[in-house]
Amino acid sequence: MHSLPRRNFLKKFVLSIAGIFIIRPKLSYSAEAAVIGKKLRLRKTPLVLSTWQHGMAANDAAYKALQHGKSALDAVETGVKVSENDPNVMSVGYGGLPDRSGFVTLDASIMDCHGNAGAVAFLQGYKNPISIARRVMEKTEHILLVGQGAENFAASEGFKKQNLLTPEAETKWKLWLEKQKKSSPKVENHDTISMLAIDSDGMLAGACTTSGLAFKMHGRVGDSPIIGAGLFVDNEVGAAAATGVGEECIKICGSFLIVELMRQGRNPQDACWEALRRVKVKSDAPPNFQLAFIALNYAGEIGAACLIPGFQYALYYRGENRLIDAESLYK
Ligand code: SD4
Repeated sequence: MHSLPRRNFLKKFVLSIAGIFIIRPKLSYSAEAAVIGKKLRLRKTPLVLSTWQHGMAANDAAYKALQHGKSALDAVETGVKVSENDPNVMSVGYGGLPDRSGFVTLDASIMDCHGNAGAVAFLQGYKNPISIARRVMEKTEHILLVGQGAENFAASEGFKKQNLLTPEAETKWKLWLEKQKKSSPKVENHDTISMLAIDSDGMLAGACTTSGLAFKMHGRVGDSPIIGAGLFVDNEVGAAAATGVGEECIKICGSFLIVELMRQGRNPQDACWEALRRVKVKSDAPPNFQLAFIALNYAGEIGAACLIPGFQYALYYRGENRLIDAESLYK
């Protein structure tokens, strides 16, 4: 009388053991990363990765914030503000080089671990666009505010308007104008700060802020405030961010592409290489512009690569902040 239920029980038992040992489906990459990520989370290992040499000082501030228990979102905002506030960093925030009409116009974007995003573009007179981008994310139903609208919003949020054109930046601009009369010198000023972080809860966030290409056309906006181009964060997979000539990055949806490649199984380094291979270059010779990416996955693996030599990134991990030369696709 009891044999049927017992047989069913035995059958279920055998099947579930087989399920565990034999027919366990292979985890998708993102699920695997999440498992490793959970271990990382237990180990509480914050990490900060950012672009260029001025990323070192920015990393310092961000890592300190993480050590004090702040979220990755707080850390990236705190970190990149160091570059925004530094007049010697002439590619970001206060002291950034102006456009060809003499106006300093700023772009920035930020993303949190929930996939929320905020951005501002063509913003003038406010030195911390990253904080305004964060307010757009947190206080509005929108993602991107530009120009006068972004400035009105910043004022309504209590941000102080100020002149961002430093005498040094103005001198460089006037020099450029002079040279323009004789020839068209190529100026590549592309030291945008992009920063990615993992906090001690294993959560990701990213920020990207810039004054854009030096002496760009008035009204030009690059990749930095475009979600998926200059920055993309997906907490389940990883995050990526860009620096360099924004037009080239926008054309390949660079940061989104890298995160999607990681979702499909690439590690962050391979994903950076693949994105750079998608950049359209006119010949086999090295291109005459730079584009570079940083990336990390949920497990805390990192990647960084650039098109042509010269890009450096700053990595703060396990108490050590290091400036590293990235490898380039073209030598
Ligand atoms: C842009 N990507 O506006 C920015 C430029 C830059 O490092 O400085 N990047 O195209």
